[in-house]
Amino acid sequence: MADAPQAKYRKDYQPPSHTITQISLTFDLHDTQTIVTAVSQVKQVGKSHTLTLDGEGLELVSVKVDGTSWSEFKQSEGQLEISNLPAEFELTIDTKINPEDNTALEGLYKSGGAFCTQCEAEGFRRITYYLDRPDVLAVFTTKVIADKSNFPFLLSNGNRVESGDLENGRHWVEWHDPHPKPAYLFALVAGDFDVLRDKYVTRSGRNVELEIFVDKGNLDRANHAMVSLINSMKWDEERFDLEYDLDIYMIVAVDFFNMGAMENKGLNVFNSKYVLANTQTATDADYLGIEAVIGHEYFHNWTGNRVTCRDWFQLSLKEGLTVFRDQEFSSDLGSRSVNRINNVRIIRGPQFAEDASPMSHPIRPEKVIEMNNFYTLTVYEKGSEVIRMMHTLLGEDGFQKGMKLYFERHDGTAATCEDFVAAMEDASGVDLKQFRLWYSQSGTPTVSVTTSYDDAAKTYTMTVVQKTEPTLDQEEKQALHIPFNVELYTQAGDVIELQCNGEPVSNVLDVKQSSQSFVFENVSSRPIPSMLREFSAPVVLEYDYSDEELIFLMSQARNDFARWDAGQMLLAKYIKANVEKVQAGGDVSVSSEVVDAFRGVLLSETLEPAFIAEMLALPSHNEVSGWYKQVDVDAIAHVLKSIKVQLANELHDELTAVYHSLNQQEYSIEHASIGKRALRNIALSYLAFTEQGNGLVLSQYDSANNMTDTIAAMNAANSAQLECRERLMSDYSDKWTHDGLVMDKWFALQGTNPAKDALDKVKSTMSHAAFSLKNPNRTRSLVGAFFNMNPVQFHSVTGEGYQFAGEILRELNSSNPQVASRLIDPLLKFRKYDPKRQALIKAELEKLKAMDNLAKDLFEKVTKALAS
Ligand code: B3K
Ligand code: ZN
Repeated sequence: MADAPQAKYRKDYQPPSHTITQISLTFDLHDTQTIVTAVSQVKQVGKSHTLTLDGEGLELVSVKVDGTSWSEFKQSEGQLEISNLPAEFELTIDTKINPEDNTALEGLYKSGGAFCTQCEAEGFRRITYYLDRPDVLAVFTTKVIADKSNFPFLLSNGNRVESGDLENGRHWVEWHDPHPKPAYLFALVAGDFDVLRDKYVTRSGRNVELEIFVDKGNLDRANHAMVSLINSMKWDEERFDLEYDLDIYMIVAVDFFNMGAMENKGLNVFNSKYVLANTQTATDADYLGIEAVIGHEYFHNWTGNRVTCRDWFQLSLKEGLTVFRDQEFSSDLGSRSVNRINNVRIIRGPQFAEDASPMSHPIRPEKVIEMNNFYTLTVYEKGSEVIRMMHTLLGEDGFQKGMKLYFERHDGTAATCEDFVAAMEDASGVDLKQFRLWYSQSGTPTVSVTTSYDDAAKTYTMTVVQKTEPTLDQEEKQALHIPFNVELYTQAGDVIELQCNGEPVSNVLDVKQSSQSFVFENVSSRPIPSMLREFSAPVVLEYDYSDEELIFLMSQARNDFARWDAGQMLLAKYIKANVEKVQAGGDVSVSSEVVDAFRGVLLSETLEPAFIAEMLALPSHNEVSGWYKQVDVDAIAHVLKSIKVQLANELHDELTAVYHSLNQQEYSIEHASIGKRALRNIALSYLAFTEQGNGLVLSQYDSANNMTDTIAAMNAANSAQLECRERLMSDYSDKWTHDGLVMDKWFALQGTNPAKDALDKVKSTMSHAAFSLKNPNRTRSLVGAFFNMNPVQFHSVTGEGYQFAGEILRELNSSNPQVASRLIDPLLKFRKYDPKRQALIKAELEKLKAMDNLAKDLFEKVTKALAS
């Protein structure tokens, strides 16, 4: 490659030399030649009379200062340096861009027939030369001009102020956003859509027009998004006392989008996956995903837009906090325990894996080459856990006081993570000095607990030792402030009140040292401890539980999460023991007590079906792989499948009874119905591995009246490799070939196909009429699923999976580096495999590294991995 891309460091932050208070943009939209005119009011704030603007892939047409042509500028790689400037001036820049050729989907591009933009993190510089940094906040006015018949809707941020017709069938609309914002929140959309309209009246009486724009013909799929939006607006008023602040809120669904959605002020642009749903096209999981993402983007209006980030190293300031808010929203509207379980699965699976990978970074990274690489599970999900820990330490009241103070201090400005913690601390009086380390320290801490009971003194001592292993980015680790939520039970299942030094103490212990003992008094007999309740910190818990204790907690713990977690720990014990057995040539088996414990869960009349379904779900191959330094892909797959088969056979009668008892005639998206379907379908996923599997799956597929049940049948046929699989797959593809979004579920099944010839099938599927490597959703569904969720076939020792990955990555490196950079993740952890696989993966990474046009995105990851 030419020049190695340079890293930026958090410690090097400098305030901008100039600020831009207002910008007026005009877009003359044409597919290959769009002219952008940017008129900015610029003020010098530092000493320099030179203004250095960011710009990528732009054709500069002209530069004017205060209306006269200016020649004192220099263009270089990614920059425009304008010199000898007055202290205050109007800067006019004309640039030409080519939206049609923009396959990277960053800046202004075409999605299907529509123009749309994606500017976060640094996409605005692909539209015009600008101070493309989040601490420059300007008031935007945007005029959009385009052909009227092809683009009847011309949208941008804020409120619509004027419109008119032009010659040649063109028209224009002007928008004004009164809230100063950084360029990354700018958006423009032009196209022809169907619009779902509604209204919302805020608590203080402001009328807000709600508009959801979807491709023509998709109006019947926009309803759930609208309901979710209204629920979000209401929830933010009730729980966080936050109201919407413009007269209009628009959401546009597009098919070509690199991520889930984008919170542009007043004009969210969404991946159609997170908008479109009806009972025939979307699963329950899709419905819940839409609710969460609509909520997430809406909540950004305050946490992200009103208070934004000073620099991109602070990304978790808005993302961790907004994920926390969307998780709370989903939990308040649905099942709190099920939501918590699913969030914890993400942390324990892919987030812990990221923490242990060459990409390991703190939630507030110190060093970045390509910012798009840091929209990670660590910044988002672990970031949310860090917010959640503060919530645990401060309580809801203290936390809300902290939020109030945060907005009082920082509304309308660009802030830092430190500003947020300081507001929390100042508002509550809780000392968060040591807690701040969570922002700067990467890696996953392990908390190892030992206990002892003193019968004579009636004391129970819990010794907690914390340790964080070095990570590639950071050798030295310090002790963190870990809120450690515990509860003690008597053998009879009663809760023991916690007392230390003669005083009652809170369930949340402040673990702050590398080793710390807690002595609980007045404990009349050896108790059973429930620890890390609610997953009170993103750590690995180590404690030598007996089977009996875990089985006790599965049925007796007072809270659902603790019960689920005990079940997971029990499964983990058996999975680990069986992996060892298999490696030594033995067979897989699970004790009858364990089977009985799961039988008890299955037959419980008090637990919610949705929760029982979670209890019965085995940890994923990826999560189990994370437990090992060296991963034995085949042994893990064999053990997981064998445990499934054993449970299926031994619980056959109960599973069958549950399966039939939960049949629902009518489909509804109520939480109770979702729960019943979840339990029924997990029962089916087990029964698929028994003799009656093929018949049951087939009849469910044939009688399903909703997508959840259809996909559950197909999933079961796929993972148990049932005879009916081919029939189902071809029936579905015949029915849905015209609809890429619905076909994504089918592509994912091809990707996760456990059959030996899966790779050949994946390759031939790439010529399916509905597939295109240009579309990120299609690519992630087929190729991404194969790389990430088909461990046995992807990691085949032939190396063919890796070679295929290499080919795909080389192609995407040129067309869409952001998508390539997501897909490469499973290859980065190559050190976790045996020497043969390591060598094969490494060869692919080396080939990528040798490319002369390697994008920054892949460069950053490949070089880190090879250095590991
Ligand atoms: N803020 C956007 C993500 C932008 C990703 C840029 N590569 C969506 C969100 O987190 O809400
Ligand atoms: Zn976000």
